[in-house]
Amino acid sequence: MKKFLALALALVMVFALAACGEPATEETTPATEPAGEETTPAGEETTPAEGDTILVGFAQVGHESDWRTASTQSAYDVFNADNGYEMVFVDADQDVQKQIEALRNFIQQGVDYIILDPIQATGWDQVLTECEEAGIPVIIIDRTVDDSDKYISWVGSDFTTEGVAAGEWLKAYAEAKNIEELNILVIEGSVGASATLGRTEGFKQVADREGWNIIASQSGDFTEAGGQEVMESYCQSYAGQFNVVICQNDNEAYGAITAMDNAGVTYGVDGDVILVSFDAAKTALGLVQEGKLNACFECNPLAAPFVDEDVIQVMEAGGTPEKEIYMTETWFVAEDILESITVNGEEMPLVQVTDEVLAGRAY
Ligand code: GYE
Repeated sequence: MKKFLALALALVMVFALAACGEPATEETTPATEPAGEETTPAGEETTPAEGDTILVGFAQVGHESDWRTASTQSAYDVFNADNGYEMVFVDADQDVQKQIEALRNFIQQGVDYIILDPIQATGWDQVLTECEEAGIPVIIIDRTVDDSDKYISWVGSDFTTEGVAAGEWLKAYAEAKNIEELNILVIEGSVGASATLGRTEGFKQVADREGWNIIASQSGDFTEAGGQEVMESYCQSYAGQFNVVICQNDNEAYGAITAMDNAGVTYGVDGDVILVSFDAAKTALGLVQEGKLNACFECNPLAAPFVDEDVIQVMEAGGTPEKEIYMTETWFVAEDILESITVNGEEMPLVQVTDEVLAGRAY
């Protein structure tokens, strides 16, 4: 008996060691996972959930930004045993091939639902067809899939509207401040991501209509390091020629701030450059309150509760969920000089960041 126990223990240790040696990008526990929670070790078989437990596989983009951390945390907060779920989480590290492979592994594992946040907008029809043939409903969150409709629902934000909002705010702000010429640098998000495509297109619609000069528009890959690198080269190439920097996410803005500080460029409410970003993570809202960021256009990362209530629970009850579910968002500004803007014909309020706004921010 004792011998048997020792052998069993030894085997467990061998498996544990084998699991430790797996590549970091496979099924993994992100830093944000609440301590003590179980995940599926890399490469190990997942036993499909027993009884009423719903097994979901979530193929996440990566861990490139504060927004992404909040999105991952939101999934762990919802898809856990307390709520009747088990989740297999894969961080694809911004690599589309890894994300496609994750979907194929979810099919092998026989999950009940697949959640996909697609790194890029195209290239999905083949693998989504495989999911459909396996009878596994796919729920898309955040970024869109633009070349296939083989999914049950999409839950996310209207990125083009976010871009238009940034443009309409800039127009109204420049008028209020008597700034006659706008010379703009854009730091785009990851190439091919629908968030990048939408924000670029929406902002450009207003820029073209108003005849603004967009000097350059380059990808910072939605990371702080990427934003800093692009801004460093902008500061060298276009010194003294720009008065607006649009960062397509908060982390790029953090990097751009470092680069401008190093280059002696002033920005924000008291500076020479109007600085704008998207996402509205708590750190960024703090920068808006300090006046370092002039405006920040929110993108809500908390899709998981909507996936649970409006998609999975509807399906479990035999219903058909909506094909598109939009989350609501707020436009935040540093100064109390404009009350609202008109975006695509709709009047939308501008919210000044106060202590109260910051205190109520979860991420
Ligand atoms: O803006 C950025 C993240 O897809 C909307 O991805 C999301 C974007 C978000 O890396 O911070």
